[in-house]
Amino acid sequence: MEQRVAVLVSAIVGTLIIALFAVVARSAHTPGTTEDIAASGARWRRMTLWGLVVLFVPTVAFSLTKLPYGGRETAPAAVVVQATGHQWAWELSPSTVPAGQPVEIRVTGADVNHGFGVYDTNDRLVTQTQAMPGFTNVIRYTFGTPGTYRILCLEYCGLGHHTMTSQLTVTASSGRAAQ
Ligand SMILES: [Cu+2]
Repeated sequence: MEQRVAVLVSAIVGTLIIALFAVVARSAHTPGTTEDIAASGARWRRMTLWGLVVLFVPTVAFSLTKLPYGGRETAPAAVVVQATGHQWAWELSPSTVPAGQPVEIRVTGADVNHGFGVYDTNDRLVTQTQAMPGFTNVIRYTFGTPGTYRILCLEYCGLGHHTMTSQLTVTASSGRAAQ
C-alpha cells in the first residue's frame, strides 16, 4: 500500500521535473533585452520557490504521519497481538489473526534482544522489528493471504537461538478485502 503511494509520488514528481525542463528548454531560445532577462530571472526564482513549497510541504506532512516512533496512528487495528521473545521461544497472544485487516503486533523481549521476523508461506520476510527488553516496538501489518506464517528470531540470542521458531495462523476473513 505505502509502496504504491511512493511509486505514485515518484511518478508525479518525475513528471513535474520533466515538464519544468521542457519549459526551460523552450524558453531558453527566446531572445530578449537585459531588462527582459532580469525580469524573467526573477520570475523563474519565484516560480522555483513556489514549486519547491508545493512539492515539499505535502511530502514533509506525509512523512511525518509515517514516522515509526511517536508517529500518529492512522486507523485502529482490528487485532492486537502481544509478542514476547524469550530464550528461547516466542510467546504470541493471540496466535491467530484475520487476513485483510490491519493487525498491530506489540513486540518486546523478556530477557535479551531478539529479532522478530515474520515469514509468509513462501518463506519471504514480510515484516520484522527488534524485540527489546523494557521496550515495545509496534508493527502494523495487514496480512493479504491466509496461511501459516513463521516467526523466526533474527538476532543471535544464545545457544538456543536457532530453535526460536513459532507460527502465526492467518485465517480468511469475510470482512474487508485484502490490501
Ligand atoms: Cu535469537
